Amino acid sequence: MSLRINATDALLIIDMQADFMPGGPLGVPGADRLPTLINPLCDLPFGVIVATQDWHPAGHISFVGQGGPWPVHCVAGTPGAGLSPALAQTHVGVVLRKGLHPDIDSYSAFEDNDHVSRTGLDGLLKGRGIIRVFVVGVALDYCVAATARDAVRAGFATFVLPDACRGVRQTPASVLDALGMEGVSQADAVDVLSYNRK
Ligand code: VGL
Ligand code: ZN
Repeated sequence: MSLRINATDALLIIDMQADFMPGGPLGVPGADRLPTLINPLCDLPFGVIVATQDWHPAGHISFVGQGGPWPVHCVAGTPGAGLSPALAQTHVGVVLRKGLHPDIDSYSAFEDNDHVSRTGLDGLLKGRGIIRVFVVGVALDYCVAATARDAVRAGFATFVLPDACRGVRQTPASVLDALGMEGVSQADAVDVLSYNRK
């Protein structure tokens, strides 16, 4: 399969928000270096570029105070929920917010973790004739992995770009192996970039 990017390809930029950058409450090591790869990817002729935002109400079920696994992060409307200023937004066509329901977490950009409410991303991509999706951002082992899995299930040819992702708990190799078994392909962003410069 050719890595030549065209209008039937979508770039999904997952949760590149201030609270996930190093120094933030849920800082992901190395996440602040990702814009050096993600920004040039945004200059390629993708049919659509979607940036997601984790966007929780105060007192969200995923927060430690509510018995959840995570420190308070990405509270709707706070500066920490904003996209990283280092991310070039010129070519971002759609911003999609997830995790708004107080009692349900949402790792995937396609649906809540209860698999009931869907975000509409599937229909948006299909309505624009998208065939392949390329997933970058954070966290590789949570929101990137869940989004890539759901993209395969929704019928898209799905690529995770490992060098344009950073994770929090699991090793990248274990995450990528598991995703590979579910039909997710890998391509490094540096290779996608160099291929499309030819
Ligand atoms: C995420 C933990 C909690 C993510 C979001 O973006 O991967 N991780 N909320
Ligand atoms: Zn969250």
